[in-house]
Amino acid sequence: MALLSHGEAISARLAEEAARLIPGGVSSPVRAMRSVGREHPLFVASGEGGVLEDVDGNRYVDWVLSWGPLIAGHAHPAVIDAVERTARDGTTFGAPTELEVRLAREVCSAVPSVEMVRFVSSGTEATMSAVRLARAATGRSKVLKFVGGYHGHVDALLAQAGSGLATLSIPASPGVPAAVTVDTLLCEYNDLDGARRLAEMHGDDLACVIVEPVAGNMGVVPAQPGFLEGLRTICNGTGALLVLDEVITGFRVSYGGAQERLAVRADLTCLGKIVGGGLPAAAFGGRAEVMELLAPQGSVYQAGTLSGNPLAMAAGLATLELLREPGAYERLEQVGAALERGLAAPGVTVNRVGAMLTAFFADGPVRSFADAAKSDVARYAAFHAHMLGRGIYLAPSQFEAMMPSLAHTDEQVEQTLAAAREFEG
Ligand code: KE4
Repeated sequence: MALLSHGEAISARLAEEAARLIPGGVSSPVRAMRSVGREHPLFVASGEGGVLEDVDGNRYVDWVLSWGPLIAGHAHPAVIDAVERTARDGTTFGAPTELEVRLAREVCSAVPSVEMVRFVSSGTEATMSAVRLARAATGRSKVLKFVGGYHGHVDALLAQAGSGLATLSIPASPGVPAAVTVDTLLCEYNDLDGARRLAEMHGDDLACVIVEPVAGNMGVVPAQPGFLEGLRTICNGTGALLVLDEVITGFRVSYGGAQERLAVRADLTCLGKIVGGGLPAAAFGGRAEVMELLAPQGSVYQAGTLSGNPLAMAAGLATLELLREPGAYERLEQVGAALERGLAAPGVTVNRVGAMLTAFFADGPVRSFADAAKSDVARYAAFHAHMLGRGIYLAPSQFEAMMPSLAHTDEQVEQTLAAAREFEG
């Protein structure tokens, strides 16, 4: 294990106490860094731009960036100023504010299929609400999702294949009743024929198809040509709604999200991460006649104490403003492409769409979860430790994405690629 220059004593001490107070010592499982064989995570003290500093004083080029929200980098002055300024007037009111209207206006003008939007506090809430809304709008129960697709820890979407993909799902986690996943259909990502077969079997009761238009939770797996268009056709033919989960891709792969970049029309879109600018906010939106079914206008219940939180709205607005600056997406493409070129190597397959990419320790191609699962995760773990020891902070799992930002410099890209070139694992 490459040693960190300042050691890990404080992280280790905090991890020991955290483990007694918080399950696994973390507030979200992947942060425990168990997938890369570490005994404890590194506790973070601060971030600035593309750099993260841990509590022992070790500094890293950060390619996780809190799993995607920080497309302008850590603690961007414009975002911090907006949050500080807003906080001085109060932090939450449980009442509507102008900031929500401004961010709603921006989201509706940016994302092609979104005519109305509702803010929530996490991506999980966004997808959970979108599925409920789709079921209400269609009067149907079945939901089709894809193996390797992650849409937050919604009971109905924590489903895994039963005896075979064509059968109904079984729960993927204890605590999820079988009765909840019995309406969840599963298909391999990019398997349009499989999706068509399931639509033929269950189309009359299919409420929605929920899909990441660029998968980011099995590592980055782009939709193959025709896949998303095929799902659009299935939804048109069955009357199911197409729900695009753009929690990662929204504002990342294009200002209008993957649906703008790939020209596919969603009926409902889920957003998160970037839309909150690093504070807890997410959203779901879509066609007005569907969104108007939501309480209090309609009867589909959905609510949240901190939904539309002013601080998160201010952070989101400031972040989207930075993304509207000329050259922003050209820069994101430039950083992503440089990493893609530099990380490709024998036995390493790099998948990328814009500013999201994954280096799979696999021969490739990687076009589904089954392909991704062939990756040499032990070699990825060794790579992760090697890079950490050289001041490069990568996702502690082979099945996540690197998240380039406007803050990453050419020097940080080169530092990353130089460290990768030294890896012989
Ligand atoms: P949250 O509830 O974590 O805000 O969002 C859930 C979610 C929904 N949809 C997609 C496509 C997502 O990627 C996510 C959450 N992403 C993970 C990392 N890939 C969050 C990291 C974590 O779980 O700690």
